[in-house]
Amino acid sequence: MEARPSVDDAALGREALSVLDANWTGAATVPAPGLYPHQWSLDSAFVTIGLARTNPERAKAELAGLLGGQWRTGMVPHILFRTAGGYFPGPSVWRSHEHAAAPRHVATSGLTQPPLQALAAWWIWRYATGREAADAFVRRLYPSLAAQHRYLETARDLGGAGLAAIVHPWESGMDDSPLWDEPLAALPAVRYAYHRELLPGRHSDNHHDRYVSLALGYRDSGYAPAYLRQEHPFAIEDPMFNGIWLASCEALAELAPVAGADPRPQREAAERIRTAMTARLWDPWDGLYYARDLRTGTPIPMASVGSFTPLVDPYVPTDRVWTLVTALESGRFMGAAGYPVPSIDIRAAQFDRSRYWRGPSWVNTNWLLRHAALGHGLVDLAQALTARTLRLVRQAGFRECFDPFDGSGRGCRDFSWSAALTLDLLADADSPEPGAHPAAGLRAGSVARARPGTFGA
Ligand code: 2M8
Repeated sequence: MEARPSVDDAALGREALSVLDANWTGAATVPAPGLYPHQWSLDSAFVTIGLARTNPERAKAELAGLLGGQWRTGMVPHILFRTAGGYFPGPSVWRSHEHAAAPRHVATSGLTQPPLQALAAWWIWRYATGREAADAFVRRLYPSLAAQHRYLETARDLGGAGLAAIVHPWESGMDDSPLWDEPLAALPAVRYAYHRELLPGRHSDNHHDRYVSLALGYRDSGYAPAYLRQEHPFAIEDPMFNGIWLASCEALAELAPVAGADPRPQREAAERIRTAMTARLWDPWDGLYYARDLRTGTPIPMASVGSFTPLVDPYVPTDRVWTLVTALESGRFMGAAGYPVPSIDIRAAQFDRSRYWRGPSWVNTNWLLRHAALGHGLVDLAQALTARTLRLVRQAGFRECFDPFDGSGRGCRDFSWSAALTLDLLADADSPEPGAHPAAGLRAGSVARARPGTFGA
């Protein structure tokens, strides 16, 4: 039965925990019963962050379990098949067991997702009450996290400039986004006989055929990095994926001394990503970060919530922060929609308030932008994002996503990252300077002092 969140903070927190308990398999938290009956890597990282303060032992189990499915190449798969639940494409499509680098104890997909896991590990460490146990946990996970980053640096720098490329829309975390429409349309149309129950608001079979075709091409190459470099038809440098990677590099640099490791390689990696994002993804005329299609060599000039997520880097220069925040606050995003943040510019022809990643607001991207705001000392913006996100879940429940105009729920119910991140937002609710940020260092607060906050809750 769907949890019915209450307006009272304590009750809302209890409801969120009960959703996460119901979605716990004993080894992992599935994103939602029925529709997503396995462990997803991005969802697990958000669940870890959400549970870090309320149930740290389960947060550790979630993250350690996910990294237990890591391939020997360092790749953290986007799905670990944890239950008998049906999901297409399942283990028989990915055939991970035929690959020598894949784990033996669990079947996985062959793709990855935005690498939020090091930030999630930092979250556990930052909020731990027992220092020794937290340090031991970091020592245990550090090698896996460093290997994940090395994989991205080596196998995924398809453009040769220091950014990781996604090789499938499913790797973006924003699967049906119109950002991928053109690159997908350029692929040959292939028909596959498979069954996937399409929900209202999801892509047509035609798009899913292309998704499957991309996945099978990569699988049939033996998940070979050389195939990705030379032949694979979909390769995109995405600002959200790389912004999250940068944030995780900074988190890993903070954790390195705890693990007895040298933080410099992680700081250098962060700097490389920062420089490359400016050179390749930042559009100074439009004042937005855009994804870049490596197969056409051109940007994808569409403003999306992903255009703002590089703000998770506290070292984004102040003038650029203001340019981005002005666009975020404008009638194209937060300014017109009552419930932040629409996944796509509401003026875009492709904007659709109901269709999955083509308009609706999501709790996870709101949380990322709130985290970004805190890194720049933009407390008022952070508080506005917090208050409006909590209003969404209070009114509509822990839905997968929400209509940005009227706040009504879309997608599935009792969705784990919506519940988990509600817990994280509630944990800071009474604090005047909420939250924490790895590597915010001297920069935190500087932007806020340069301009008074203009965001009301
Ligand atoms: C959605 O993606 C899956 C494929 O990975 C799907 O469409 O079936 C996305 O929202 C993704 O970000 C999320 O991790 C996943 C599970 O919640 O669902």
